[in-house]
Amino acid sequence: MAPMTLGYWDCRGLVQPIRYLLEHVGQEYDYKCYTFGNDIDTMFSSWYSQKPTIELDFPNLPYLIDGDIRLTETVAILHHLGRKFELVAQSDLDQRTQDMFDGILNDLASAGTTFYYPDRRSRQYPDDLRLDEHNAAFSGLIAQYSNLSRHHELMLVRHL
Ligand SMILES: N[C@@H](CCC(=O)N[C@@H](CS)C(=O)NCC(=O)O)C(=O)O
Repeated sequence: MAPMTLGYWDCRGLVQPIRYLLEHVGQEYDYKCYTFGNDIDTMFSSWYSQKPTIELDFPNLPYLIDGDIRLTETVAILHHLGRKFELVAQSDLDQRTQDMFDGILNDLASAGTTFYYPDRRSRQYPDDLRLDEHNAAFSGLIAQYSNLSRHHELMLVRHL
């Protein structure tokens, strides 16, 4: 498999699920890491100095270059890789379930963003309650995913 190029900042952010997927399938990739500068003037310049000339239809981070395919938008990249490595649902039924999980995980990620950022830690985390509802509907859902189980445990402790 020819290596791909994945571009993003020097942090996990939106790129991390893409990295997990590439590691999971054993796909080699060069990580084009845009480092943060030390002051306000240089904070984002490693990327913004290149953004105007980079060959992408909608320049942004993360981006993926896979041969002739040049993509931005996290979800578009994940969908491309999911199809390429046959990680997507095949039947209509599974596709519909997959689409619902897309929405549920997106809600969880959005809630996580506001919760985990240091200046916002005092906020409540209502989506965890929704996770309980999903677990009740899809019996044993949380237990199937060790990371989700751990996350759920931690969130419950924070609510005590
Ligand atoms: N809708 C885009 C949002 C991408 C985005 O907001 N990227 C941030 C980092 S999380 C960034 O710094 N983009 C660089 C830019 O705006 O040029 C996606 O889901 O990938």
